[in-house]
Amino acid sequence: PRQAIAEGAVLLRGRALAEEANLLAALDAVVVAAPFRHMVTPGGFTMSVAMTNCGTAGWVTDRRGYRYQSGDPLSGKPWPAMPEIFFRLATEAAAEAGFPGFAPDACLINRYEPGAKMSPHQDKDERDFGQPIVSVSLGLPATFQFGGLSRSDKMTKVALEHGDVVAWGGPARLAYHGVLALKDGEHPLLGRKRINLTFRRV
Ligand code: MD5
Ligand code: FE
Repeated sequence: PRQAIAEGAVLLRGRALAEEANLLAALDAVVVAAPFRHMVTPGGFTMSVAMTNCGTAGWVTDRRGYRYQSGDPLSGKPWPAMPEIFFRLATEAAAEAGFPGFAPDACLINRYEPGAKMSPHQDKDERDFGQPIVSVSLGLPATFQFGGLSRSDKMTKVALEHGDVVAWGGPARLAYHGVLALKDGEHPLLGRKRINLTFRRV
């Protein structure tokens, strides 16, 4: 079922479920080549969410700032290629949500363990805000919050569960959003964590 959760934001509930085993196998291979790590913000805070990337570019943060780069700073090697199954799910889901022609070149992979959160922010390190962002939730459920173009705009909460896919485009592309602290629990396939695959055209 396709659900508009805001102007430009389309939730495809359970859209990733049919491919869950293939997605998790592909994820395991990416993480072997480029392990999760806790990055540091320009302000000097270590993020509670652990991250890695696949694709031709990956999002990183350190004391120098936020940016996309073609190499993994840990290994000095290119990020692992984006698995075919990731690319296909992202492009198909985007098209179903009303964003045909989406061809992501970067996938930021976020790992939330109990207590991890992402404070409200905008995604604005990409060149073309005409391209959507597609996000795939796996594992433990999370409370996602999104607002408007201004930090002070009222935020709306939505529960995102294992298998949910959201396409954020149009007026939602630059909306403030965040994830509340993950509640502890046990997911049958993933255990005590939430994984979010975040597809972007850099
Ligand atoms: C997550 N990740 O659940 C989210 C999914 C990030 C991040 O926010 O930056 O890694 S992406 C959600 C998103 C992207 C662009 C716009 C909006 C939401 N929005 O308008 O709410 O780990
Ligand atoms: Fe974001």
